[in-house]
Amino acid sequence: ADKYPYLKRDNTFKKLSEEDVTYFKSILVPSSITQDSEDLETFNVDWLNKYRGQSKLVLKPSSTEQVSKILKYCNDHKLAVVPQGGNTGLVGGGVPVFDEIVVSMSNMNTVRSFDNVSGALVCDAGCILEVLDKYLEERGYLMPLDLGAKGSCHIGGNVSTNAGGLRLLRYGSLHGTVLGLEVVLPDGTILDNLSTLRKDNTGYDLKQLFIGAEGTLGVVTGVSILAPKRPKAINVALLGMDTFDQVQAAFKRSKDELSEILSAFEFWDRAAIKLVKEHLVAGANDPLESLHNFYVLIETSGSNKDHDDEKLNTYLEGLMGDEIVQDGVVAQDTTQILNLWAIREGIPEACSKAGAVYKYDISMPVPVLYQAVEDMKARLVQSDAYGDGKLFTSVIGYGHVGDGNLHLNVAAEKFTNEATALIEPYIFEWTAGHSGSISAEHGLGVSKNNFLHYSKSASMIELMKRFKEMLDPNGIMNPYKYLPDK
Ligand code: FAD
Ligand code: 2HG
Ligand code: ZN
Repeated sequence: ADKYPYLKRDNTFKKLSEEDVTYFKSILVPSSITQDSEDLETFNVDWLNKYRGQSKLVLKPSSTEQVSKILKYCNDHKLAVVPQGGNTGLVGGGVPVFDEIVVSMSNMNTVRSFDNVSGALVCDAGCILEVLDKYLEERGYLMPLDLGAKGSCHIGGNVSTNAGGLRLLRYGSLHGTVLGLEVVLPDGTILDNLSTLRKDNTGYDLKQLFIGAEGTLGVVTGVSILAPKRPKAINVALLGMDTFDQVQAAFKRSKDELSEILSAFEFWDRAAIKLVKEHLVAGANDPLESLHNFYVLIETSGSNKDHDDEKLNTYLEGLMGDEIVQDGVVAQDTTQILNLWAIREGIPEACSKAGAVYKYDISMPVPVLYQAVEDMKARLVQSDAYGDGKLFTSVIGYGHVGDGNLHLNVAAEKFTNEATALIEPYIFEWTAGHSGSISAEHGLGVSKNNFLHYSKSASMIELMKRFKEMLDPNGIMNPYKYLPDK
């Protein structure tokens, strides 16, 4: 809360009392209640070590009924709540701002059912993404989303942030792959919509409202999601290029020539690879001989290895022949595939080791995607704020080219108001000026909520507030976040 001097605790919320704890003890076993200050620490601080709350109580329900009782009690007594999944969110949404009660979903981690014909998986919201993917792998299926945080993030957190990830260009967003949700509303009502149907046009599609709601409308307790068949053949290539124009040319061709087997098209820049090398990200070894300005990771997924190899080779030969690519490798086995992915997935970790990282997660038309990085760097250089001993040490660009989604990371010595003022609201104005979105996938949380107007009109924000007031009239769900408070 120190980082947000304009934020004051809303004193209409009740402060936690012994009586409240006694009630929670009557519905949860002792091991599902955390009050010890050392144990509370991990729930109060986010992955970036940027946002810190002072919650005195973490509750870990094991059933939807327990979540319902907790929320009903909190709503009746005006106790504020923050739902927490794997706590890998990057906008401070999953940790308390003041003394909100943390409802951790980690004890709700059971697969409820799997349909081997349709691929519909129904599970608790606290299942870890990677665990679900392993479960599906044994059955010949795959989770339709994948991200670097897979070892910790929960499917409920993914749904609540509408996480995009590394294969969105192939499998689409959670707004399409989620078939149904079970949600507990703030007053304790259980909204049971764990449908496994692909088609269902009966009434408003209420589940969509909770996808990307970041815990502000209720707690997601169950998820029904459509898993695709696991591809039999996977190829991964890493390419080194000189210019972002070449990255774009390669992307355009990939859609023509790899078309239905293309499953990822990711890029990063020279600053990113330098940090990955410097901070020795586990399992990530750059196989290319020299440093390049840009790197592209291409993945194909199909059902016939010979067919995919032939397509990929023809595509790569074309890129080499036309000098779109300076250097490249194709992974020869699973270990090499994992190594190439480890470079890409290790970039957020490498950036976080570079100091205090300001993260911007913006989408825009692909032709201007890298200009955001260049313009930001030029601005910091011009302000004499960039370089050794200066405020900022690195400006890094990477992301999901296939989705027009740039991750702009700006590494500073530390988080200061002076540093913040040099990048915000400049970057949001830049994004709005280029018809982009100020949050392509990480969401708003406490870090972007007051900039929402750069991406949404006043009438849309007004309607969002009305939905919030309707479902959460006491405002207990994840307060101080998501919607603008200024
Ligand atoms: P948390 O961080 O615990 O919570 C996130 C938000 O959801 C909070 O507002 C919280 O209140 C709410 N929430 C959590 N669970 C529930 C629930 N059951 N019901 C209601 N609300 C809930 N994001 C992407 O989109 N694409 C990426 O490629 C990507 N890569 C990442 C890589 C790394 C290394 C890291 C650290 C993060 C990455 N993220 C990415 C960001 C993050 O959004 C995702 O990791 C993930 O979706 C968050 O899930 P979580 O369980 O950790 O949620
Ligand atoms: C990714 O694509 C994630 O790696 C994280 O969305 C991006 O940390 C970031 O800025
Ligand atoms: Zn991302």
